[in-house]
Amino acid sequence: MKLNVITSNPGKVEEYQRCLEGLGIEMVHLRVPYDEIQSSELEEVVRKGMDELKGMGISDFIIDDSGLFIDDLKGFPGVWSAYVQKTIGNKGVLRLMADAGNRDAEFKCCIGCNIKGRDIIVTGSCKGIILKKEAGNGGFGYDPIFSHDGKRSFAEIPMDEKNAVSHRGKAISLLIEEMKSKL
Ligand code: ITT
Repeated sequence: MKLNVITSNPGKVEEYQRCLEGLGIEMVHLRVPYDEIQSSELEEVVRKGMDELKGMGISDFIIDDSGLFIDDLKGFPGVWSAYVQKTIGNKGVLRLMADAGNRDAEFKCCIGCNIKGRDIIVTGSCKGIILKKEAGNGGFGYDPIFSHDGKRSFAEIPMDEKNAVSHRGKAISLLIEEMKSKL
């Protein structure tokens, strides 16, 4: 079957392809603008987005809302992660962290999947640290400054290794379990 991955971010599409195509699901990248409401909860953003897309007559799709929550910055950029990445970027975040004693952070990913007339919503998270400088050329977004093992950034490890431990990879595993038990 086919599932539309509705996102402006090709990096997300590659991760979905790698994790789901082995299950015989063909991923199709669709760019359909929908409102990402301002909310303190990723899941609320996803639920509203799913309703809007279904209202447009779109079905069999995946959307995801993700964010990087940094302890020393009281959870910032969190639900503002896309705006912060576009404006001050990784270098700006590193500047904000210049004097931080605590570099702990957590990536979170909430996936909303509409499939065969059902909605499945799952969330995954991954704890790690913010590195002192950018490292690596892989991945996208905050990958060069986030490390799950305290040594290598997500931009320095192969995609399969990122998917095995990442917020999105864990959410996708939950999604696969739900698909197997509910469909
Ligand atoms: P869509 O909303 O169109 O899907 P986006 O890139 O804006 O794409 P999010 O709002 O979910 O996606 O992501 C918020 C920010 O976090 C954005 O700048 C992403 O690049 C970044 N991000 C999300 N997942 C990431 C990951 O696995 N690794 C690094 N950065 C990530």
